[in-house]
Amino acid sequence: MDERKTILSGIQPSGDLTLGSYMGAMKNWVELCNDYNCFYCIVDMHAITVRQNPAELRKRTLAQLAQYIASGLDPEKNTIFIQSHVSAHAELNWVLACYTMFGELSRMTQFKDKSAKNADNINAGLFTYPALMAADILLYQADLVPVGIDQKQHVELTRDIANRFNGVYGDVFTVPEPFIPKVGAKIMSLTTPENKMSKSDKDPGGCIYLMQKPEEIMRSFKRAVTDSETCVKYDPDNKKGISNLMTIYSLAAGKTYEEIENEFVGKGYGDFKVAVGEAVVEMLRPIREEAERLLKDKAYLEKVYRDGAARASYVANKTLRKVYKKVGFVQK
Ligand code: AQP
Repeated sequence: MDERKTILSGIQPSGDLTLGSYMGAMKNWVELCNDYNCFYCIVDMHAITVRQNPAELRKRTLAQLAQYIASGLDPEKNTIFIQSHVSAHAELNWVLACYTMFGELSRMTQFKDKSAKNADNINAGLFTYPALMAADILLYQADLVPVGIDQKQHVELTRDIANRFNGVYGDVFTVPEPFIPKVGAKIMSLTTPENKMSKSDKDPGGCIYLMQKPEEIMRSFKRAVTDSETCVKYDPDNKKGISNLMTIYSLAAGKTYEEIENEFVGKGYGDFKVAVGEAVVEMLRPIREEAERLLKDKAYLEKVYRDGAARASYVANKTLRKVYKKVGFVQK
């Protein structure tokens, strides 16, 4: 039996993967498979809480799979799958929705943000999204959920749902902990550094996409918003743009904030932005090239997601059977 702790995380294919998705999530996933039993999914069912073009969603889902692998996630060492391929997610979602309170869902920041952004489509799925996310996590009895700070509230709700269910039926679910990286927990938009860099941002200049060409990446960094001073100093309260660029540089070049401040003493923001851009271009180059190669090998990608779904379904169905029995459903 596998004695390692279990990890589950996922990203919705609601837009092309960004530097935020990479630095806040994927980059941190890669090392974990040596110490943990890891499940990583592409949460396409979450993506349709906002209207998607079907052909683009399908294409982006496969592109995301290729980018997961190209970022270093080895399908032999991690279970990588597409959420809609494991029907237990939808089934447990319903059960958990009956153990999730209206008041709890109403307090979710993401619901408030997304309903403000999609005022013409405030659907029930957008509201009950956290119950599906709880199902994603609890099906695999995950101990840890690596997420950016923005998703912490959802993991906390998952804990409340798990504890509520366990309180009634005994120890059915492992109660998960959020697992938040120290640096890179929140990468901000390059044009509006008070906002998170988001896949579905309508301003593409604010985002760096993993598959973007070097010249486009450099252009976005050169246009990044800074401030009216001239010193490169980490001060996230007063110098949001510069501090965000420093976080990105720190992760891309492996330098501390202090080293970065010293490197740019007496130099202008122009030099700094070019250095950040170049570090990001070099970090992303091998990922883009490998993802492009993988995308040409449809048979391989198909094998990865089929194998992943089979492995994930085995674990998920075990939990689902237990839940169905506990709540009183007659065995099939
Ligand atoms: N800018 C970010 N900084 C740090 N972490 C981030 N994550 C996303 N953006 C950043 C982390 O990536 C994981 C997957 O999140 P998701 O794509 O499923 O949902 P999201 O957080 O809603 O991401 P987006 O890009 O903002 O998508 P849209 O635009 O569709 O809402 C999570 O661990 C998240 O913390």
